[in-house]
Amino acid sequence: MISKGEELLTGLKEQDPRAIGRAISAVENNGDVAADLLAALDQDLIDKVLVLGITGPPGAGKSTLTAGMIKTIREQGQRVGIIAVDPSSPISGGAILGDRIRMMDHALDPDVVVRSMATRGRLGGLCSSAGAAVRIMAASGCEVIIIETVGVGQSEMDIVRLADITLMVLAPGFGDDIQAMKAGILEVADFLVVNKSDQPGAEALCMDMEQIFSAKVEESGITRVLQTIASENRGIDTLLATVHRFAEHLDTHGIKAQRRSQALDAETLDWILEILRPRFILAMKDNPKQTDPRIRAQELINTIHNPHNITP
Ligand SMILES: Nc1nc2c(ncn2[C@@H]2O[C@H](COP(=O)(O)OP(=O)(O)OP(=O)(O)O)[C@@H](O)[C@H]2O)c(=O)[nH]1
Ligand SMILES: [Mg+2]
Repeated sequence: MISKGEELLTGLKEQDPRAIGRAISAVENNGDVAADLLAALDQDLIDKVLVLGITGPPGAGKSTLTAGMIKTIREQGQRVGIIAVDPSSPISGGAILGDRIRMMDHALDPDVVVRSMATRGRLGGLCSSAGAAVRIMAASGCEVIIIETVGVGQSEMDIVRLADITLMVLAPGFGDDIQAMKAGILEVADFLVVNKSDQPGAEALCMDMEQIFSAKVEESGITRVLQTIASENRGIDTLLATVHRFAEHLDTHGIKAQRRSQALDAETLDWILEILRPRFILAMKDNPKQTDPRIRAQELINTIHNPHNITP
């Protein structure tokens, strides 16, 4: 008899959209199928895929830019996956619907694989299941995967760590956001995309960003500040070509492998927390001692490490 894992794996190889969706759900639910499936994914495809992270303040044009990138990537004949991270902040919660509608442009294209993931209500970090989603999409033949997030909060930083290359999208008129983000921008972003370049202030923003990025440019010789008008699909060809050149640079210098390895460590830690947390919640119920939490934590860790301690 064929196991459910094998069935899903066959579905992935055949690029069956339902199998991709079910495989990601299996991992999110942390079922038994997940482990079998994840162990059997095609590692060559996973190594080859290019994972792009897109972040930036609400309204800068991330979703519009993502849609434009999907269009261009498809025109170039590549299969593309999108992981849309649903905002965890209620303030920008209204954006999801708009994103979905924009994605509908590609709703009938079997080579555009879309998956939304919520940051809210997860126990461990988002890294764990998003990382698995990346690998599942890669194993289904996606050559480029875009992870779109909102803002620069902790869960977004986690996502950035999953990406090979991170693009920060800004737009003129985001002065306060940008001042607050300056240190963070340089830390997380490989590219700074000045979107809405049809708006006044775009040139000044570019110059400002070029100054911040000048050290990074010298490192690779590749421009790191690019202008787009996402709503008119302008600048996206150049952006993608530059990103691909940078990807080659990362690959030849072993930096992509290094970034992947760090991401795997982060994901592993996330899974450890995800797996252990329910066990500790249970253990706490059996151990309602009123000792200091720091001391109690160590006691519980000892108990879980060495369950024989429970009944001395
Ligand atoms: N003038 C102009 N407007 C743009 C451009 N790109 C996007 N927009 C508009 O800016 C608004 C916000 O764009 P989105 O793509 O939804 O921005 P976002 O960053 O995804 O926003 P959140 O999902 O809320 O974080 C929309 O009304 C877009 O049509 C551009 O290049 N020029
Ligand atoms: Mg959006």
